Amino acid sequence: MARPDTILALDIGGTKMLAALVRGDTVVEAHTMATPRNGDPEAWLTALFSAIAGWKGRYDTAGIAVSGIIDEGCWSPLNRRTLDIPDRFPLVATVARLAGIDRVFAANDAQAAAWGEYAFGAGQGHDLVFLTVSTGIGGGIVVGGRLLGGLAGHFGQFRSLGEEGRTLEDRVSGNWIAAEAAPYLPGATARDVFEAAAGGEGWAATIVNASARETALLCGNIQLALDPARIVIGGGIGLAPGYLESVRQALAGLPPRLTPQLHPAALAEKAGVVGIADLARRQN
Ligand code: BMX
Repeated sequence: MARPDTILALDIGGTKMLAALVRGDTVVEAHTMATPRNGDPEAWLTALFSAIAGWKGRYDTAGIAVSGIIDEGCWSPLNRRTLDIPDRFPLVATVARLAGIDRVFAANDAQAAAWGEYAFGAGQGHDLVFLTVSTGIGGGIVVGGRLLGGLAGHFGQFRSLGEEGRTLEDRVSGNWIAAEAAPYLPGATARDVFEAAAGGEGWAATIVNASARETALLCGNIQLALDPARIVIGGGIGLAPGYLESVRQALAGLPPRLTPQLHPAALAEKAGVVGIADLARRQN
């Protein structure tokens, strides 16, 4: 018999898929697998539900947080370099069928994580902007105790003149860091670059610092646009050793009133599943 407080939460990003049974801010069970680089979301979700088949009967509500945008229950990418899926995939209907339940709620992954940090993490109930630096750059905005939806928080999609076709995240995120490292360390992942920087490799420190400076510029502009009490930083890059400190150093020259107050995501990589579980619970 399903416990009403147990929610199935999925967090599908450009690099990994996390499935969890969540109660409040506690992850009771978890299963992680790499996000396939080919195929389609139907195949990915079928594989994921096959892996968690043993959880059937333990939940009757599901929350799905995804990299991309959700409109009327359908999932579309904004940047195919971050996650290449077809437009308007019927996410909610597919999960309802695979899970055998009818209470399914979907939202953008960074917006869900923003809610998780607001309700249970570094936000401490204060309005905030959440910024994930990961495969892409995502964000979420909680203002007046309300999570903004739709495109709100999609900072990684910002564009600049002279960068035709490329978005901000194409010059900052994990994908960019790995691509910049290729001439020095072929096949390197972003994690390899951080390890090389920690090991004293100058080329790696230069790449990490270039990313951190762009993130700092973005945080300063977010502060001017929304003046949040705090900017909570998450994501595999955002929480990588030394990255947040590099961002803070890049902000050092700003006047105090314009300087963003940066906090690491307290829920770390579970922010998305905790946030989407609470959002799904509140829908029903
Ligand atoms: C992209 C966009 C956002 C997402 C962000 C972080 C796509 C597929 N995704 O800006 O919706 O929140 O990346 O995505 O267009 P992640 O995969 O790094 O979590």
